[in-house]
Amino acid sequence: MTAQLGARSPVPLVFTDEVAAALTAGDPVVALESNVITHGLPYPDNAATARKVEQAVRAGGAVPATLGIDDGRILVGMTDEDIERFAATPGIPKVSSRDLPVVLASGGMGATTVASSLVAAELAGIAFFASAGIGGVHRGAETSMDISSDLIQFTRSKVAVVCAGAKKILDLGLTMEFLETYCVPVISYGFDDFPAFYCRSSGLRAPHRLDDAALIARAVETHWQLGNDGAVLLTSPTREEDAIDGEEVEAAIVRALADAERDGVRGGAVTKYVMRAVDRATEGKSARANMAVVVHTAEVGARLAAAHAEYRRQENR
Ligand code: PSU
Ligand code: MN
Repeated sequence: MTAQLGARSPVPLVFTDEVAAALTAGDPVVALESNVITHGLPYPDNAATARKVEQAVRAGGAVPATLGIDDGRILVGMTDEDIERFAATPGIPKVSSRDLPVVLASGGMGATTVASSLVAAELAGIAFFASAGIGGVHRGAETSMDISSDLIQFTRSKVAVVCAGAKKILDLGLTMEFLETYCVPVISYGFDDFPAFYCRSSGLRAPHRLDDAALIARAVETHWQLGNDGAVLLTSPTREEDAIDGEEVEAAIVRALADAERDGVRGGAVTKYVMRAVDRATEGKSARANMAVVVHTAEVGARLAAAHAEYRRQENR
């Protein structure tokens, strides 16, 4: 079964039996990134969160497929031992799309970002991916040119991406402009605004709102039927009781960005530096809220993936 699924890709993919069985049966599968495990939280909180996320996907009615790079292969679904290994091994590199060929060719472990997860999900034939927050256009990008590869990958991978928007460490207005220019549909599920990770609203109105999961499934399929080979972004805000105050976060972000500039932090290191600084400034409150968003988006991602699998089933009858 694994060999048959992998045959579609010249890159070695290692499916867990559960993921392979679900894909073969057309059952809903949600792909998950591993960068959040290796770089998002310290051990052992990261292992506990990764397991909670998998449980949330199951509770939402889908099979979780946590992605990772291991010894020249892409893991499509992780065993409990894999999760433990990725969580506990120090120094696993963050692998975005452009790093994938190098890390796969040289062997060793790698943690997938949103961008590289989309590459892997599409190769594996997984239509849905969930991540708490996507990368985007950074504040000051007009001079730094710091724009996450996640956004570019949205124009290249035919995968539905479920998230709670993006963190306010980014310039969310410019991020929305970028998505518009590159023809990436953004649909807010049951909410008016584009969410801002652990803040429910970014203050920006989402371009589209749909309240019905079956309708979202239809919109996703229609995007692809129109000949588009890219992603559809589906957003859902964190629950009211898990959200944190926007102004408190804003103050911490402004300080963290100034510190990053002073310390000469650049490129891929900026996101992690600022996130850690904000966590320290809000005394762990943001770390807890962060965990809640990760679990929430996994659960919503599973529900939307289940509606999509059902929609495809009806269409193919
Ligand atoms: N945003 C978050 N948490 C994260 C990330 C982004 O709120 O963990 C991670 C994701 O893996 C995302 C990556 O794909 O950072 C984007 O990094 P960069 O900006 O370097 O492209
Ligand atoms: Mn960057």
